[in-house]
Parts: sequence; C-alpha cells; structure tokens
Amino acid sequence: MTSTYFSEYHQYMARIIFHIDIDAFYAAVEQIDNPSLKGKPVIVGAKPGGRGVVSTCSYEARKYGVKSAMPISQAYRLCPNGIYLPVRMSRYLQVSKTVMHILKDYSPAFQQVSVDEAFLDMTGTERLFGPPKEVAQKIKKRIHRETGLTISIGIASNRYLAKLASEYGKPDGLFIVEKGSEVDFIDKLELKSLWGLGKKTLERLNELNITTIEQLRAYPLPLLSAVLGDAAGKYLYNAVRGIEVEIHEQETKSRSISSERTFQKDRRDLPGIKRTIMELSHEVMFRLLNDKYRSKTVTLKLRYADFTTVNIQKSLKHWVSSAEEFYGINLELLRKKWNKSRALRLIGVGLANLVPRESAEQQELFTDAYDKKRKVEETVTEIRKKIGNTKLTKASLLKYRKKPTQPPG
Ligand code: TTP
Ligand code: MG
Repeated sequence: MTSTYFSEYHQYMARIIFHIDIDAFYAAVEQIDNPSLKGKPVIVGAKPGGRGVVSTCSYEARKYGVKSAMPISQAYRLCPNGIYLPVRMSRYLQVSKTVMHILKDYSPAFQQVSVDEAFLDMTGTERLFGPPKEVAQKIKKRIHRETGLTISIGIASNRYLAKLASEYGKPDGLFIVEKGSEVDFIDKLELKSLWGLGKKTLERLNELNITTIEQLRAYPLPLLSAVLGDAAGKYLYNAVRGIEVEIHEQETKSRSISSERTFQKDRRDLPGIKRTIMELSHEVMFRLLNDKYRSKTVTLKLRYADFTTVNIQKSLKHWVSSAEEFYGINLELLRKKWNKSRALRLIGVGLANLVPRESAEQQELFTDAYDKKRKVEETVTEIRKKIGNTKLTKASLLKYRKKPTQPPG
C-alpha cells in the first residue's frame, strides 16, 4: 500500500535502499515465545511422518542441512533430534506487524514485500537520522529490544543489491554495498545465490561452462538472450552488473494489497505450492483487515521457470469474507492456469480495487451469508491487535497440536 511512491522518490539522486529481513523468522518467534527452545534446532513446518515440507528452521537446525521447502521426511532424517513445530501463522503475522510498524518510523518510503521483509528508501534521510550504518544499527537494536528478534539489513543503491546484501550478512547482519563497489560485491557471491536464478537456468549455464558470476558477465546480452530467452537473458545480464532487476513488483495500479514469493529454486510440487498460497493468503487478508479495507477482486500471479508471467483475476459479487475463502479462490485460479509440467518461480496473491471499510459498508445493499464469516474474521483481527492472543490461530493453519513435540522416533 505504501509502495506507490517508492520508485518516484528521489528519482535523480543516488539512492540508499535498506532491505530488512528477519532471521529464521517463524523459528525465531517460536524460540522467543518459548525461551527453552533457544539455541536448539527448531524446525517449523509439516508434521514429521507426513508428506509436507519445512517452512523454516533455526540456524541451529541449518547446521544439519535442514532448509526451507525441504520435505519434512528428509529434514527428520538429517536432524532426528530437532524440535518439530507446526506453523502458527497468525502469531507470526502479529509479530511481523510490530516489526513493520517500527520500520515505518524510519522512512515514508516503506515497502513491505513479504511477511518478514521490507525495503526502506533512506535517500535523503541522513540529516534526520544520521549516516545509514548508524540508522541500521539503531533499527536492529530497537527491533531486538521490542520483539527479541534479530534481523539482517542490506544497504545498497538499489533493491536487488540491497536484498543480496542482507542475505550475505545473515544472520544478525549489516552489510553495506558501497557506491562504486557493486560489481566487486556481486563477484563475491556464488552464481547460485543470485536471486531468481532457477535450477534449469543454472544447469543450462553449467552446460555452457559458466560457473561463476564473472564468467556470466563476459557474455554479451544478445548471446545470453539467444541461449536463455529474452526475459531470462536480460534479467541475468542486469543482475550480474548490479543493475536493478525486478524481484518484487509494486502495488501501483489501483489500490491493492499483495504479497508474493520468488522461490530460490523453481517448484512444481502441489503441496508446497498450496502451502505457499495459504500463507500468502493469510498474510494479505490480515493486511486488508488491518488497514480497514474490503475487496471483491482476487488476483493470482504466476511466473513460470521461463519467466512467462500470467496474472489471473476473479471478481466476486460480494466482499471477500475470510482468508479461507480467499485461499480457495486462489486455488481455483491456480487450477485454471497451472499444471505440474511447468515449474513455478514466483507466486503472488493479491486483492485489488480496495474500498475503505466504511464506504464499503454504505455500498452494501443487503447482507449475505458471507457477512457473518467476515465479521468473525474482523473481530479476530481486532482481538489479535489488542491482546495478541496466540490462541486465536486459525484452525486451518494448525495441523497438529501446538506444544513442542519430539517427533515419533
Ligand atoms: P525467509 O526470510 O526466506 O526465511 P527465514 O526468515 O526463515 O530465514 P532467513 O531469512 O534467516 O534465511 O522466509 C520468511 C518466512 O517465510 C520463514 O520464516 C518461513 C516462511 N517460508 C516458508 O514458509 N516457506 C519457504 O519456502 C520459505 C523460503 C519461507
Ligand atoms: Mg527471513
């Protein structure tokens, strides 16, 4: 919502962009809510023994090779002594909101791009807040003090580099890509850590004996486009030069709220894709209710491994009433445009043509069956905001009991 003027802001100045990303987000919240889990391998996601995947895990669990999107069965083989916990989405959304609220204090050009990451355009804020490095340190301290979380901040002249920089410094990182050293920074990275480089593209590059970023930079644009296709060619050509490439699109057209996830590796597994849509749906719905808007227009964005992008939209006769309904419509749209043969590199869900809740109420000529459900959802959001009651987790996001469990062994 706040991103509309992000790109217009200080268009002609060298920009200072912060990318902020919470470390091991879901797992960190679990450790904060239950301090006995601190320092332990905590794995949040599907139930061990089932067919689901890991949502995320603490850095202690990463030492065993466990990571996001890995089948839970594989995680369990790698880390049988881990503490396996279910996803408590509403709690994470609540913590996310606190963090985002703090970040908004530091720049009017704030753009939340997922549940745990945001960009701040800090161009021109130096007189108010001090040098970027100091502000970043202040932000890190304040977030830690007020939530217990550690975050990583990347600072650079554009969003793509800032995102790579926050990842580079993880966890508890602060990494600055100084002006003029963009290419040197990119060269420190492994080819596979370039954002948005899918498995297929990586394989294709390997076939061409391109295994480093430096080697990739030696390829002229026409050649890259010929080998990888126009879109992927241009994307990589710019990425290896530290030139802004799109990873998160902006919500500019009409008033809309959306959230999207670019997968580190392209995906085609339905359970994982559904889970992502479920999480994104809850996140967007929470923001809609929290910002006091309503919408009848559901949008789903799919980007395939070859960069082809489709935007599908469905307009309803009634206001979207709940995260479940929203999720269901997104699945319906997914089924229309996707089959397993095509791997996905990005999924985005959104609600468009937003109407402020008050004027929406006036527009409603009659109440329908959806009204009741929506009111329940709104009440839940209000209560969550007031008291932060973690027990109000939606049942659909609770696959099994909440207490830390040792998986069956
Ligand atoms: P990330 O920021 O990618 O991961 P993270 O915060 O757990 O770890 P870090 O940033 O330190 O590397 O994603 C944020 C949250 O989104 C994550 O805590 C869980 C969720 N998520 C999934 O559910 N599935 C996924 O495949 C990914 C990548 C994230
Ligand atoms: Mg994170």
